[in-house]
This record gives sequence, C-alpha cells and structure tokens, in this order.
Amino acid sequence: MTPTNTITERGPTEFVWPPITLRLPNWVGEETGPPGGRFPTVEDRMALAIRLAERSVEEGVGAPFGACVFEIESGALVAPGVNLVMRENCSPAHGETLAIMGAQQAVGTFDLAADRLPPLELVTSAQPCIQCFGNVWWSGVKRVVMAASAADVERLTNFREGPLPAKWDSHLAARPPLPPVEVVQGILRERACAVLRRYHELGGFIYNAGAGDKALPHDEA
Ligand code: AZG
Ligand code: ZN
Repeated sequence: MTPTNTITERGPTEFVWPPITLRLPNWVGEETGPPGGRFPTVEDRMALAIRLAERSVEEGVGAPFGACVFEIESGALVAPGVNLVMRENCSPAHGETLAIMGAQQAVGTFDLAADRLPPLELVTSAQPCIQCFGNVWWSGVKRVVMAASAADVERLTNFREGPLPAKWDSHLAARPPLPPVEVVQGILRERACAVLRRYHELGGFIYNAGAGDKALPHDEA
C-alpha cells in the first residue's frame, strides 16, 4: 500500500506524522452566514441543518446529513457540520461529529458543558448513528434536536446506522453522574426525509465502510 500523505523526516529515527485536517466546503458558509448568527426557533435551526444536508446532495459532496451546534437560549450558531466521509476519506466524519468538533474548536474546550459556556445543543437532520450517539454522549451538549429517525435513514437510503441501544433517548435523558441530555425528535421530519429520498433517487453512494469491495450502490446495499 502506498501512503498518500507525506511523512516529514526530522532525523534518522524521528518523524512527525502529518496533521489530520477536516475542512468544511466553502459553500457551508454561504448557507450559515458568519458564526454567532441568530436562529430564534428550533425550526429555524433545523431548517439550516436540513439545508446543509440538501446542499451536500446538490454539490455531490457526500451523504445527505447536516447538523449544527447552537446556543440553546439565544439561538446563536456556534458551528456547522456536514458529512465528509467520502470527500475526506474519513469514516468518523459524520455531520453531527463535524459540528461537535467544530464547536469544541470554536469555544476552546473539549467540554461543551463547561461552566463558562451557555447551554449548547446539537440540531441534526437525522438521528445520530451509533458513532455519533457516542460522540453526543461525550460532547457536553445539553440537548439534541433531530428530524429524520434512524429507521427513516435506513428505509429511505440504505445507510446503516448501527446497533443503537433500543432506548437510546432514555439513556441520554438520565445518565448519572453526568447531567441529562434532552432529546427532541421529529422536528421538520418530512423535509429531512425528502432530502434522504432525493439522495436515493439520484443514486447516491451508500458507503457503509466495512463492506470492503462489496460496498454497493443503494439498491444493492
Ligand atoms: C449517518 N447518519 C447520520 N445521522 N449522519 C451521518 O453523517 C451519517 N453518515 N452515515 N450515516
Ligand atoms: Zn453518525
């Protein structure tokens, strides 16, 4: 296997591995406006997350998922995310995970529940998958707002969302000694499902990493 990245040589035995960088496409800023922009209602916030998913499909960037972290009270946008798995060759680069990572960089801490911060939420066009469930768990967001369910995603696209706990939302809602994460489901669900359906109709690739050369387009996945 030939590595695609270059290793910087420092000496005969010492090397620095290349940085790991994930860059959101420029059009994300066109959709979001600058950091701190206000999105007063939960529907306003979800409309943005879904628009990011929709634009991902239009731009052919990848999977139809968008998410954003907001301040719950003010509705100020902290960070957006879109799915960059294929574009960045990075299986963890789901929309929700990118939004959480971006928010942590924006506020300068790994803990989005830090005392100095206002309560923050993740607003996502689709229910967090098994990976993003874990990332939500460890992020410090106080609320998750979602549109399409994991069942919608699997039914409409054939993306596989992994074996989530049956009561995933109850696990978030009560998790002593950590504070609860409120879960709000079904906001603008039909609009999010329409984007998932569109991706399927356009023959969007269903990567489901782990399938190796058997990774197949949606109808055969
Ligand atoms: C996915 N599900 C969600 N919710 N978000 C992503 O970015 C995904 N990628 N694959 N399944
Ligand atoms: Zn995910």
